[in-house]
Amino acid sequence: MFKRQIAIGDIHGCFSLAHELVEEIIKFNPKEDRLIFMGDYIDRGTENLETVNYVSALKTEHPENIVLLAGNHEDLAYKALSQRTMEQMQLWFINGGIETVKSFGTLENLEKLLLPFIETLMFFFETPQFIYVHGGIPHNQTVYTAQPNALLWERNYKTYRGKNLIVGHTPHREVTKYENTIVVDTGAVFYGKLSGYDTVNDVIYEAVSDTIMQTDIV
Ligand SMILES: [Mn+2]
Repeated sequence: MFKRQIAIGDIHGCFSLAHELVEEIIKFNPKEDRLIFMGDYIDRGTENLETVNYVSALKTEHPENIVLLAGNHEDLAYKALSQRTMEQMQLWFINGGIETVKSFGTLENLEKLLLPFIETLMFFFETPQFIYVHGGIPHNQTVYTAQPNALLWERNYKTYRGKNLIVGHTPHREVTKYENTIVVDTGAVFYGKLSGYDTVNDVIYEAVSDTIMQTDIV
């Protein structure tokens, strides 16, 4: 099967880092690799349209090799753009959505390009060894019983027990292993580092930028 299965952390509009990680550091090879993107493609960083276009193109070109998970920022954007209440729009904007709006340029683009992209994303992805999910699994739940959106917001990576999880969502300085959870979000937009973790070979790949775009963590 796949010689490498690499989970890639939260990109948050850092297209340049994502492109460097996949093309130059991982050197993605569709004959051997599966890439699992952990969600939160948008918000806070500036290259949001580029990021969505890039991961969409990867998925279209290599549908068997690319898994695109949803993150809580896609949930925020989707609710804001589909419900259009002041409350949902504000919630999205103050959590970095304003950068996504600027990047897509027009409301038309957001509706035409971002909403359909979000609709294709998966809430979790399961292999014999791992469950890949953006946030985590709420206590006393499974990926099958939990509310799908709850999987995008959960942060119990320290206390979760069960089948091993790979998660993003909570920025760590390094890819970090807890008892039953491995966190691969290394804060592309906060610390300037985007990481990939290969679960088959236990190898970490990193793209590092010296530009730290934002420092407040929400
Ligand atoms: Mn998140």
